Amino acid sequence: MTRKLQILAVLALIGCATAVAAQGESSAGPLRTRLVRSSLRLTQPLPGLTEPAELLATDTLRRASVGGKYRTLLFAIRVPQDQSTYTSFSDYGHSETPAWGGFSGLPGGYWVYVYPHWYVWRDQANGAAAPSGARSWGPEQATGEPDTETAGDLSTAWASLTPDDQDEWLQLEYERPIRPVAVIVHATFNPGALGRVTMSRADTEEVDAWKGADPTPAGSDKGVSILPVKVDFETKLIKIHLDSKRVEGWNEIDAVGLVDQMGKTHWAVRATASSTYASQEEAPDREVRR
Ligand SMILES: [Ca+2]
Ligand SMILES: [Ca+2]
Repeated sequence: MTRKLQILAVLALIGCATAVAAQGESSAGPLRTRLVRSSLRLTQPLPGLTEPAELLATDTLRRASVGGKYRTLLFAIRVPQDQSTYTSFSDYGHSETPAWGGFSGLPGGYWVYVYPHWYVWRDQANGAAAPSGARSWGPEQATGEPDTETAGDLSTAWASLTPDDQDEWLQLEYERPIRPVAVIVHATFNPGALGRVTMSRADTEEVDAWKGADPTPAGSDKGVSILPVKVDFETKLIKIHLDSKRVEGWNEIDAVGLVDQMGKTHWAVRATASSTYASQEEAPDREVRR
């Protein structure tokens, strides 16, 4: 791939797609064909251009990789007319379609539509396979054992709708009532926002169980916060409160454990939240957030 083509490919991928695409409309055939054939591997550095890590931090690629669910971009093709069918975002999944949108000879891969491009990835990341029916970044991603192995904006953790617009809470339900001695919070992106934990007695009354400064400092890439609690009742419903406005960025939670008096850690079976980034999947006709 020549330097010029690399630049075009990268521009297309980092959100300057419109300008490139406009150019592509006039000299459409060659540019499109070359974009398809140029196998842009983000795992390899692009000489003289933005480092792969920075590329992955961009808005478009983040969406296109479904928050890190897919890796190793094979190619991107511009098919703006697919918006009418696939809306502005679609995690289509694996496809072996060899021809699409006027392009042919396409290898198989995981297809994601972020208007106006299809991005096709070679791999699905390990551990990113959400539990059946779980939405990327939904509160349900905070149930079960920790499954987000690395720090980062990954869809196997819960994320609120907006990064800093309001303070947030995440409510977790456990299989049976236990008398907890500690809460263990696995934060995998922008940690440090924990401010309070409440627990429900019987069915309704919420009681403060912990309050203070998050033991994982803001600015860490990830952290496991162990919060000692002292309650004189059994509970199976707890709520962690995040000072999201104070700690910049999406304060994402991978899992929340409840430690009983025997030292056994229980993981949540259900979760709800004040808001979630996942709600876009329930309303695909809405404009994609971010
Ligand atoms: Ca925040
Ligand atoms: Ca998780």
